[in-house]
Amino acid sequence: KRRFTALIAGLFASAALGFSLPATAAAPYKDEYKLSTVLGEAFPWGWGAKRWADLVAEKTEGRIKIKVYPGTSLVSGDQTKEFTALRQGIIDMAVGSTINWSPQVRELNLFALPFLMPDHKAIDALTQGRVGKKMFDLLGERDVVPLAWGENGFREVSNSKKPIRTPEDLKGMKMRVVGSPLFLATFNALGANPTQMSWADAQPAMATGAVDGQENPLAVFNAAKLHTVGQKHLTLWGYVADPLIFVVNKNVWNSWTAQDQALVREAALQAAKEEVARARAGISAGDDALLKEIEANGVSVVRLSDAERDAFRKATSGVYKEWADRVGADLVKQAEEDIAKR
Ligand code: X2X
Repeated sequence: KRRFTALIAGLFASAALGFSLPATAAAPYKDEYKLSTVLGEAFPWGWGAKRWADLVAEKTEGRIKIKVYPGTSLVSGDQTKEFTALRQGIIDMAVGSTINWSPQVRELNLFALPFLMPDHKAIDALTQGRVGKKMFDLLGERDVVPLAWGENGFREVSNSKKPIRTPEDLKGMKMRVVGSPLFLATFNALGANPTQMSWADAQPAMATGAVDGQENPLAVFNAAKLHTVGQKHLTLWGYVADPLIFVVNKNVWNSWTAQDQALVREAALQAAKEEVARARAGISAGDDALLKEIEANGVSVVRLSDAERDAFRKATSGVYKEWADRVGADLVKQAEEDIAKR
């Protein structure tokens, strides 16, 4: 019945658009679509995924039902396998971080080039401009349909040992990093002792002291209550930010009518816009409520001067150069130009 309803809806949509034939022949719809995320609803990321699912159910009048699977549970928590599972159709949809997909899509490493993006406007200049379009084209060639850019955010560094003000302070510190080689390179260049692990493994590792520190956006730090696993020192250095991408497996996408595709896209754009606003709330000069909350939990926050920040930039400039070549010199040049013009 659902299939029939979808087909009829498609015919009406096509007629409304002036086509003489249906734009797509609907394949059978699934009873439920599986949407993967790393973080759950307590975080902007998981909230955005749920919002997308709810908006799709509402807009398609129940023709498309989506269930959110946080903790990348569809790939047993191994977030670096999410993109491959998405391509293979083990996952139907995702709101995924550029970091977690960068092992498979090397251009996505752009966002993790240390100190490329100085502020939120710089992120927007990339995601909403020609660079973002290029990335969507590249993803489109890899069995997925990207629809909208969300945000995890600027990744600030924390630890259980001492305030970090200079690269020297990071010397020998055991740092949990995500499973992307660029992060290893950056922390090695800073003299730290980085180790890769999934988010699921990261929290126990902090609690037991197996690692001293980590890096994640403030919204993640706060919602995950990282102060309760010994993270007492936080440094605002804004060295990289990870955007999120709202995406659908291509076969799934092609099974939907043109009308439903348009509704899913519309829902993704709306959910993503709201999600970005949440990811940015309370962490800037005009609105620092979230930062205040973190400090009230007993975390000491180090705010770097421009000169202090520059010392970290210098220490990682070799990594930037090396990885700019891997990302693609042209793409990096475009990104630098668009950030300068923002
Ligand atoms: O694992 C992380 O640090 C997280 C949650 O930020 C990502 O998935 C990139």
